[in-house]
Amino acid sequence: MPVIRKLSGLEILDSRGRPTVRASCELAGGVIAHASVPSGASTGAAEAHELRDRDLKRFGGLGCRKAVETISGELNKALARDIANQRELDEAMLKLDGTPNKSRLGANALLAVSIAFARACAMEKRQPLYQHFADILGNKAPTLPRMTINLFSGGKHAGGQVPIQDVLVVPARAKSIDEGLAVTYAVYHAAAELIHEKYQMRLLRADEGGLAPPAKSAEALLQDAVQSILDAHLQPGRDVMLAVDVASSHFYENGRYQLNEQSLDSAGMIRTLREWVDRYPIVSVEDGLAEDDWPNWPALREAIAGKAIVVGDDFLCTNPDRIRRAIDANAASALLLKVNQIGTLTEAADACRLARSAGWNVTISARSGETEDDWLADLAVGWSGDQIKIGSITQSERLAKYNRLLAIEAETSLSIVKWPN
Ligand code: 2PG
Ligand code: MG
Repeated sequence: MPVIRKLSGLEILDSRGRPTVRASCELAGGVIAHASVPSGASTGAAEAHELRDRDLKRFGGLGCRKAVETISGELNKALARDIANQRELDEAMLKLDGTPNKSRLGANALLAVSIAFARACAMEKRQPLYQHFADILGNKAPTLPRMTINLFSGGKHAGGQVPIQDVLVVPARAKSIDEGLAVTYAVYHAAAELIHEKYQMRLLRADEGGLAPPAKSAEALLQDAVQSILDAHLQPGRDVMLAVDVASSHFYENGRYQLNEQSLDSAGMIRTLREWVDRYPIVSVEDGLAEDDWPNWPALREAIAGKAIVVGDDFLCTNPDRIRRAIDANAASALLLKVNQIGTLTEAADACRLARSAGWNVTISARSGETEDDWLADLAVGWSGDQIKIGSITQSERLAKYNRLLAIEAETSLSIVKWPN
């Protein structure tokens, strides 16, 4: 049984230069593991609470000193003992916190400890981290995920020049991670050239490394994506598919979707999404409707069934209660799983199992504020995520994860998920 000797926290900076939390977990056997947690910008209202210092004189209030002190203080005091397994650790932290959304201790503190402990256990067992994650979930057959890679950004990640948040490429026919990245490189650079010619835009990148052209509309971005695939001498709809993160909660006001010049009701928004799916090779639609537009999600699922998966991000917040409700209502067909939306590995594993029990697809996702830590790649493999969404193929906080996938691929004979079929 693992015995925690010491937990400690450190405030570090994320890819936006904002503070975030790193935890270290030392086991009595001598192993020391670290884990850093990411942070979102287009966050869902039902996410677990990220504890910030709110001292406006320091990092505009975003400091994480309190969360870090919680790890080195209260959590260390309570948890420096033998801990049977991940569930015991996570449940002990939930009990200590005592609030429904981790607002006392902070989900950022809890998750950093949760993952640092998992990594320490894997190291102690001399197991790759993905294998330990697979054991936590009870997954007997880890696989390599299909990548969905950010090409164009808009919304909150790019200053809102286009309302929707991401247009992603899916190297659908690639037989390996390695091949998928090479395909994406070709499309990305064709897109960079295209936007230079079309918008005279220099190579400026959004939060996740995506290109952020001042396109006239969301649909213009989709057209540019298809053109970039063609310019890379690839076939849209065969070699490369598209995914969209509409992130529509962020342009939804008083029951209307403000999509460029249009003000749409929910039925209008569903019609627009259906048109996009018909016109473009889109296989995944994330947050097509707003997080609190519950009554209309089943109609969205119905409208694009068989063509694209209906993914809930802000809508579900990796929260088992919300997922249960969405399963019962037939309101989605895929979970976007972000561990820090819920705050511990054990709860995220419960969310993953629940989604799977309904036959849903699972996308393991990074956040727009990331660190150089690469545990997300191991999580996607260990939990057999159908997709992984990390961001673009630039910027080291994204590449740490892609490079980890490459290393896992090289070291194992694991195969890549076939998707879409
Ligand atoms: C999303 C994520 C990642 P954020 O909406 O899917 O792209 O963004 O981390 O800002 O919530
Ligand atoms: Mg999203």
